[in-house]
Amino acid sequence: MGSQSDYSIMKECEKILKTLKIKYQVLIVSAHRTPKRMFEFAETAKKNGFGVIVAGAGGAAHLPGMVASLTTLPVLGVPIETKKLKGLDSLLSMVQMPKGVPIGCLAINGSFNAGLLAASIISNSDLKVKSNLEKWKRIQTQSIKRKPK
Ligand code: RP5
Repeated sequence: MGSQSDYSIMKECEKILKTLKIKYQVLIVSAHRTPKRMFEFAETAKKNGFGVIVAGAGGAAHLPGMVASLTTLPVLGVPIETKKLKGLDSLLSMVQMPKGVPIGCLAINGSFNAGLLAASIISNSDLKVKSNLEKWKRIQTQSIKRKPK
């Protein structure tokens, strides 16, 4: 994520990754305040065993796009809600990535779903994660009552 201030939202992603028993790292990597850290992280992520990168950022939210420009790993962007424009700025920054450098863009503050989507991607090559994800989806389905109270 781009800042400590994003963490309260990005914790939701952490939560589902933990539930699905997916190994992860949580890092603050700012595209404009720590560009060298971003470059180093993105360039070595694949070699370091990452399968997916989830990048949360707010405002002129260039972190996921910049990271995607430096790796072939799938990058999922979480637009963080902002005070001035309610996260529309973050959303448009991510979803309007120019042709040639795609990212997957989730909803504003959609970090839980980013974790779930990361799990889906990883489940293609990891049977344990696949079975954990299937179980999680079964439980979710069973929790939906037919009739409202
Ligand atoms: C972005 O600027 C971060 O991703 C964060 O959402 C936003 C504000 O950062 P802080 O000023 O709270 O550090 O780079």
